[in-house]
Amino acid sequence: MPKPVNADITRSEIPLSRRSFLKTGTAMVSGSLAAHTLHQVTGAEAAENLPPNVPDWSRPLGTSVDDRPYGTPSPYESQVVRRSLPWITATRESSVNFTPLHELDGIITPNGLCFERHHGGAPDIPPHEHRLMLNGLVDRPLLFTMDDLKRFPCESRFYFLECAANGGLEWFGAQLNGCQYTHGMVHCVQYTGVPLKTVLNEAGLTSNAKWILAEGADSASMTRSIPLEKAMDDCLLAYSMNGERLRPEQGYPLRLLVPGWEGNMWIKWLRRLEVGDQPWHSREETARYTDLLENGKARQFTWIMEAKSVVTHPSPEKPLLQKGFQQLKGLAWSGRGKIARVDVSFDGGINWQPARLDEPVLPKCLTRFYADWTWNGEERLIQSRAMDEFGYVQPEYPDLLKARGIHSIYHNNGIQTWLVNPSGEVGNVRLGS
Ligand SMILES: Nc1nc2c(c(=O)[nH]1)N[C@H]1C(S)=C(S)[C@@H](COP(=O)(O)O)O[C@H]1N2
Ligand SMILES: [Mo]
Repeated sequence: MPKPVNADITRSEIPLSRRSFLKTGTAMVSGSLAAHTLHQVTGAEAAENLPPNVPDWSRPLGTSVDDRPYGTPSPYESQVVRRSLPWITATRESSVNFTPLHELDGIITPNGLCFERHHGGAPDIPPHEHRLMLNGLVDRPLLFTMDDLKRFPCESRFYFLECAANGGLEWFGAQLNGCQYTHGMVHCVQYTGVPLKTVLNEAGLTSNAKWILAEGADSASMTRSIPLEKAMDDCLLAYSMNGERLRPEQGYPLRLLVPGWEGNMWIKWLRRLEVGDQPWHSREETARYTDLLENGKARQFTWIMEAKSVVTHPSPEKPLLQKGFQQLKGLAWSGRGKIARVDVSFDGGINWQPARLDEPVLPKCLTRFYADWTWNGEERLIQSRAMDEFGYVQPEYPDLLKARGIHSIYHNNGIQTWLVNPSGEVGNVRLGS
């Protein structure tokens, strides 16, 4: 097997703050193991709750139907939460937290677990005072209330959203010991809203219209330029996610969806659309969200999130607890369309076998995959490699670094490697670079 470079080995090269995270990361992993043993420890004390006895919770009446007007998960699932890294940004308002991918099944992210990325905190907007303004190269500038927008014909669609910076810290080597942190800037929900083209057509575009500026109502006033072709294709003005209204942190009451494209363009708290004939070159498409190459030049407008995948079980947070049959679980996605195939390797990329794709497989949406395997306590290097319907194959790190250099942050879709140790613990490692 190729020789792995463990995340821990890079400790000396990374700043103190990251080092302290690695410690927390390790603590967290053993914490999840402890949670598992808890059940066994208390098992002895609670023997009278085991079959054939009638357990405590089956004797009294349960809680009433009035006790939970808005339901929350079982208290036994309290570890299933978004997590953040305090050192990752200068302030807590302009920061990020991560989706606990390793705790989720299927392809839908529950609303309360969708990672958050804000540049100026999440505003609290009363919907009756919110307006969407549409101006610029249009026949009729328009101002919409939320009720106006909800009168248009609507659609519901499933999409993933991935921050372009997902995995950014992993660019030059294995850094963070947890798939929540290495891959958790992605979520996938079913949105409901009005196609952007419907609203643009309502205003009427002038013949020189080429670009749309989308602007947020947060204190960061996030602005991004979107080419008209994309705006008229599959962009959606969404007011609902997973059947209920958007959560405040996801852009309540209105957010723009730019399916398959980097999360930064999905303007939350959307308050204005301006139609223009050229891009605006805002901060978020010049100083940020551009990719610095080896020759000192930067790529701009790298919108599409290319095919990517990650094994969520096993992973650093999901060690192997028993030998024998194992169900490998993972997620794959492509901003171009559907996932056509996912291969998995147990020997660091020497041999590959096709994974089983779970239904549904939808375009620009997370796809769940599984593989059946057996572990007898040996060391394993586990990888997954996604391919989309256009034949694009997720790259290995040496190829990615060759093409993009070592200074990049955004658009890291390299193949992730997990090292399974004989103890069953799992670490984040980097092969061959
Ligand atoms: N108005 C506004 N929209 C925004 C942002 C923001 O800070 N303000 N952050 C962007 C970034 S960088 C990302 S990755 C996504 C994150 O969406 P989420 O918080 O729903 O995960 O929202 C985008 N839209
Ligand atoms: Mo982002």
